[in-house]
Amino acid sequence: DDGYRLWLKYDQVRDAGQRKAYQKQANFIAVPSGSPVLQAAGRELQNGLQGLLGQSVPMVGEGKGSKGGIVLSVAANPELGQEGYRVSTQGGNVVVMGATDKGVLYGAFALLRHLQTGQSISAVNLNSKPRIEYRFLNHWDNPNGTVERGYAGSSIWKWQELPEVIDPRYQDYARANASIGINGVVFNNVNASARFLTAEYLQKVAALANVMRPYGIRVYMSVLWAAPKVIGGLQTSDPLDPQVRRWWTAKTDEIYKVIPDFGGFLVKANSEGEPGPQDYGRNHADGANMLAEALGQHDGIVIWRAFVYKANSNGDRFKEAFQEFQPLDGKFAKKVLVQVKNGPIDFQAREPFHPLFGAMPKTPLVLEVQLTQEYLGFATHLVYLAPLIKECLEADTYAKGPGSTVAKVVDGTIDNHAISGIAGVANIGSDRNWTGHPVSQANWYSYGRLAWDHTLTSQALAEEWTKMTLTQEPKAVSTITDLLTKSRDIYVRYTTPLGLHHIMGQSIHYGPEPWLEKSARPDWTSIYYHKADAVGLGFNRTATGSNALGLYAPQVQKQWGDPATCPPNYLLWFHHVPWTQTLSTGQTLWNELTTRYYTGADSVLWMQQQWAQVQPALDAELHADVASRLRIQYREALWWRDACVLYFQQYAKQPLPPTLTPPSRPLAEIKQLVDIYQLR
Ligand code: BDP
Repeated sequence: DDGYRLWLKYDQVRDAGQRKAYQKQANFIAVPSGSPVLQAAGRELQNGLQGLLGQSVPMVGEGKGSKGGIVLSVAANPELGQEGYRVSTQGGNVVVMGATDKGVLYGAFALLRHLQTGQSISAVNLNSKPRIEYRFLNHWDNPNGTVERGYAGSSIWKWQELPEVIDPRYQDYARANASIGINGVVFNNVNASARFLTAEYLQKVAALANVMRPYGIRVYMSVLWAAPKVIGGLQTSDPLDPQVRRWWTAKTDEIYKVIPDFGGFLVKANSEGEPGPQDYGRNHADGANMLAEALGQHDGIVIWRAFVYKANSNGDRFKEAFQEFQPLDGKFAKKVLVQVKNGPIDFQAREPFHPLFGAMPKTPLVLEVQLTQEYLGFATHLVYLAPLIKECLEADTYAKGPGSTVAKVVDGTIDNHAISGIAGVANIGSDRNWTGHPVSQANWYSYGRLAWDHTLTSQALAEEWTKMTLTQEPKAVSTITDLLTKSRDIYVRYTTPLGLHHIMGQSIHYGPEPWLEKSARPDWTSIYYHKADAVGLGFNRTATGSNALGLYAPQVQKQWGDPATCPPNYLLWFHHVPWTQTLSTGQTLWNELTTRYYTGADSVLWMQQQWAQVQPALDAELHADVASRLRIQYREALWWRDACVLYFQQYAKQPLPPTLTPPSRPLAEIKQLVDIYQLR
C-alpha cells in the first residue's frame, strides 16, 4: 500500500455477512440528471461500491430503479441548508437527499464513510450540515514548484504544464477534499507571486478550477499587495489611489471572465516584509475594503490575514496582531473576513488561543491552523493534530459570558455573522502518499471533518480515519486511536513542555536551539521567548511584565494570571517562574520541567511498542515506513531532551531529580548536531 488512495481506499468488505447486507441495498444507483456535481456524486458511489462490494453497481436515471437501490435526490429542504444532507431508508431504497447538488455529493461521501467504517445499512440515518460556511485548504505553493514549509515533496501543481496537461492527481485531490467537506482552496503561497494575476496564470488557475468545480470546491487566490506596481505598470499600490482601485476592479473582472465562480482573495500584507497598505500610511481595513469594492457584484470574498508583526515588536510580539486589528473591528466591509492563527505567536506546538478571538465581534474571524508540521517535526514525527485544533476551538474566550468558545466565535453563532470560515495550511506535496508521513494524512482528514463539524471528537476522528485508511481489526483500531490521540501531548513534552515556545532551530524550525541569542530580529531568537536566568524561566506576560494577558477577558486573566491556577500547559507563556517554585503539580519547576522532557522522550518508546503491536493488522510496507520514522522520532526526542535539559541546567544550577539519568553527552556536542542539521 503506497498510501496514494488516502482514506478513499474502498477495499473489499471482509465480513461476508456485512458485504451481503450492503449488496442487497446496492442493486442500482439512481442519479437524476443534473449538474456535474450530481454526476460526481453518482460516480463516487459507483466507484466506492465497486471496491467495497467487489461488484459493479449500475447507474440508472431518476426513478428507473425500483427497490433495493441507492437514490440520489435533490429536494428543497430549508433544514439542510446549502450543503447539508440526509441519508435514510425510504420505500426500500437508501435515499441520499440534499437541498442542493452539493448536499447530495456530501451525502454520498457520508454514506460511503458509513459503509467503510463497517456500520449497518438497514436503518441508515445520517443527518448533517456544516457549522462553518467557508472551509479552506491554503497551499503555500510557489510557481517554481517549491512549497513553503512543505515536507512532502514538491508542489502537486505543475504550473509549467498547465493549462494543457491535467494531471489525474488533481481530480483525486478534489475527491479527497470533497469527501471531508472542504469547499475552498487557495493554490498559492500567502507570500504571493504577482505572476498568478497575469493572464497566462489565470488560464492555468482556471484549468484547475474546472477540475475542482464538480467536487463543490471553489478556487481562491493569494495576492501580492504590490501587484499593481509589479505587473500593472503603476507607480503605487496605495489602496486609496483611484488608479490602483481601477486596476484591481479590472483585474477582478478579468478573473471572473475566466473563472466565473472564483471565490476571492487571500492577503498577507505588511507582515514579514510583504508589502501592504501601511506602506502608504493606510491601514488593513483600507486595503481589505478596496479589494471588497473591486469584487463588486461578484460573489466573492476577501480574507485578510491578521498574522502581522513588525521588526520592532515593542518587547512582546504576542500583542502585535491584536493592537493592529482590534481597533479596526467594525471598519471592514461586509465581504471581508479576517483570518487569525490559532495562537498569538506562530503555530507553536501549543499556544494559548489568539486573543483576537472574542475581541472583534463585528468582524467574521477565520481560524487558521497549520496542517503542515512546520513546528511539529515535519514529516518525520508522528503527531496527530486534531487535539491541537480542538484545544483551540474549545477554549473559552468569555466574550459573551462563559461558554463563548473560539468555536462559537468562528462558526459565527455568538455574534450572528452571516458568513464564517476556517483554514488549514495544507500538508500536501508530490510524494506518492501525499503527506510524507503516512499518519499525517490523518491531519488533513480530521481538519476537514472538524471544519464541517467542530463538535466531533479527536478520538472519534482518529478511529474513523484508522478504519478507513489502515485497518478494521478492532484491537488495532483502538491501539492506533490511542496512539494518535496522545501523540501531540507527547511531542509537546519532549520539545516545549509547560508552555515553552519558539526555542526551535533558527529558520529551518526543526530541532532544539534554546541557546539562539542572535538573529536578524530579536523575536526570531529563542532567548526572547524563554527568558531563562538565574531566577527562573518563562515570559512574564502578566501586568508586571508585558501584560499581553490583559488582552484577554477578565475571567481568562484571572485564571491564567495566577501561577497557581494557570494550567501548567500554559504556565511559561505567561509567567517567569522561579526554578525552585513548587507548581500546582506538586513538583518544583526544575523537577517538573526535566521530568516532562524525560517522560516525553520515553513515551516515544511507548509509541514504538504500540505500533509494533498492530503490525499483523496492517499493510507491511506502510507499517515499516511508520516504524522507521518512529525510530528517527525517538532519536530526535532524545536530542530535544538532552539539549533543553542541559541548556536550562546552566541557569537552574541544579542536578536532575534522582530518578532521571543525566544525558551522556555534553551540551557542546549537541550544539554541533544542530549545526549539522541546519546544513540540510
Ligand atoms: C511562519 C512561516 C512562514 C510563513 C508565515 C505565515 O515560518 O514561512 O510565511 O508563517 O504564516 O510560521 O505567513
